[in-house]
Amino acid sequence: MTNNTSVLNWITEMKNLVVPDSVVWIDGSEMQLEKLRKQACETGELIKLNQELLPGCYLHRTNVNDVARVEDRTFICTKNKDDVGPTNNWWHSDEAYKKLYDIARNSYKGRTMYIIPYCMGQVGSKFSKIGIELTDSIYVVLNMAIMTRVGQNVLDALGNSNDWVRGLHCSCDIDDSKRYICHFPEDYTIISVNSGYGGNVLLGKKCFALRIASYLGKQEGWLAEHMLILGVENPNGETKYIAAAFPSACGKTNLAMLIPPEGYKKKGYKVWCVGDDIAWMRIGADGSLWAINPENGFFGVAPGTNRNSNPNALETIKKNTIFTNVVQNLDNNTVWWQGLDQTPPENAIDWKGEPWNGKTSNEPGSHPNSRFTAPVVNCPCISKEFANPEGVPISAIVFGGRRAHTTPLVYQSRNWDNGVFVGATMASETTAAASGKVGVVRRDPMAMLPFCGYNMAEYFNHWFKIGEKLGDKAPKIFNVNWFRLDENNKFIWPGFRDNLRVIEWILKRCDNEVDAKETPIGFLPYAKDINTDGLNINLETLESILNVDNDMWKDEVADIEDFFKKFGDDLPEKLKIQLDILKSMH
Ligand code: OXD
Ligand code: MN
Repeated sequence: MTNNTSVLNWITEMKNLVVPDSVVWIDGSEMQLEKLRKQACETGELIKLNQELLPGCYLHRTNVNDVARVEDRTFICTKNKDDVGPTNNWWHSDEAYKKLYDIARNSYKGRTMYIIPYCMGQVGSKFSKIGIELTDSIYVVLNMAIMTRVGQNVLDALGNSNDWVRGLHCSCDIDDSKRYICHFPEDYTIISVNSGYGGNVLLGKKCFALRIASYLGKQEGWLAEHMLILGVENPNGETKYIAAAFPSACGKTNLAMLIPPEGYKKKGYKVWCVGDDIAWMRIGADGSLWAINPENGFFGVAPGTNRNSNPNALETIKKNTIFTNVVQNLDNNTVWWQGLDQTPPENAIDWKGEPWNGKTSNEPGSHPNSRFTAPVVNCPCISKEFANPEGVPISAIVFGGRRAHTTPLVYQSRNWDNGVFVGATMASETTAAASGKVGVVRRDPMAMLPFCGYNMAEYFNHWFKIGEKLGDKAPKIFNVNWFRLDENNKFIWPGFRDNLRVIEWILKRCDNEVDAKETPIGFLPYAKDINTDGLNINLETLESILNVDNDMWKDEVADIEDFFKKFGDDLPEKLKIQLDILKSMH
């Protein structure tokens, strides 16, 4: 399929290492993919779902020890420890290669090596990047064929170039004591062993499009971010785009596919999805910031996805979708998950593959991090600019987290540098997307803590530099928190589609159309300026989540100071200045 010597030499080297029984190049054709689906159904790797109700849909169950990203087993491997900073696990690249090659050696015996040439971004676009993933899992091939552009045209676009990312995935025995997800940014290489869970093995996504790409972005002057991209079209037909970073499982997919509340719909507002997880952003010829979504599919969290939270996602996953670790309803061979509706199936199989009765069981039938993998083209609100190789111009950058208290519904940073501080000090309660305790507050700068491929202190500096280059063309930076709780632990803000009301305020701020009050943390809305027509929320309640509680912020400042200490002398001076300003205001 290619004469590219760098590609052929590396594949030969890897073949000699893992020793497959056979080798299959993935050409991207439907015929080949269909053959693989059939094969996977024969071995039980995939279960074919009801083809009348869910055409082209399949179910997969991962090993019970293998259901989420494993941050404690994720490494950035370089020659120097300082290069990865205090927030990443470091491994000396020589030692890592040795250990990983020992694990990978002969591990494809009796198996097939699938070679997946894939492209992040439009094939042929100057903003795109190419990778080759080797895997022994058909599930990985089929997921990559949804999440990225795969096949012969990618190799054609690569030609003889050596500018591509190597990715080796070995399922091995899915032994969690030998599970490693390793990145070698200096060599453009990723090695993942002993896992079959998406975030660990679909190497184009977190591993390449965030960890390796963030490193490349720093070298080449652009940003690879854990951000959704959406367009809001106003009744005049003008569309403005925002990019928003939230930690995993905080509703990025829901926000990206939002359907406007009735009142907005009537006025003619529309929301268009460009991406739900990753944004690559560059300074365009006009000097402003432009973003593309490098992916071609959605790898979304299933539980909680329903008619109310995300009708567009439900529509998107009606066909050609792979479900992972959800409930299989045996009555009609369809799927179910917690929060889909009020009628769980009684004759079903749970995510562990065991009989499950939704009426009588005390255990959830779907895993909290169960997923759907669906093609972008299925999405009813996909932006017509999704396929534009230049991307879309970004008016606002929004950071957000899951905070029961402290952080108001929305506020605007004073300027770019203050906005970088807001992003750098983002915090959120942990979710099920990564293994570990759920609900603990942790600092997650720009939602990139698990995904930054180099020293985060340098990453902050890189953001400051991008701001300097953008000058007055820089997008405005905001922070949101949909998750404030009342004294009964109920969410105060309705969230979901009503988040558009907050986005409307954000866009008005970008156009200088609305005043705001200055507080120690930035500009907050006057409650009257958030449109609550049709909402069951009074001004007083709204004001209660548009406040800055000085005592809580004192604690917050102390916690930020503590977090910053991690970076020692590497911490950018500009962040220290921002912290001092915040301190002096309390
Ligand atoms: C994801 C994640 O899968 O952030 O998008 O974990
Ligand atoms: Mn994500």
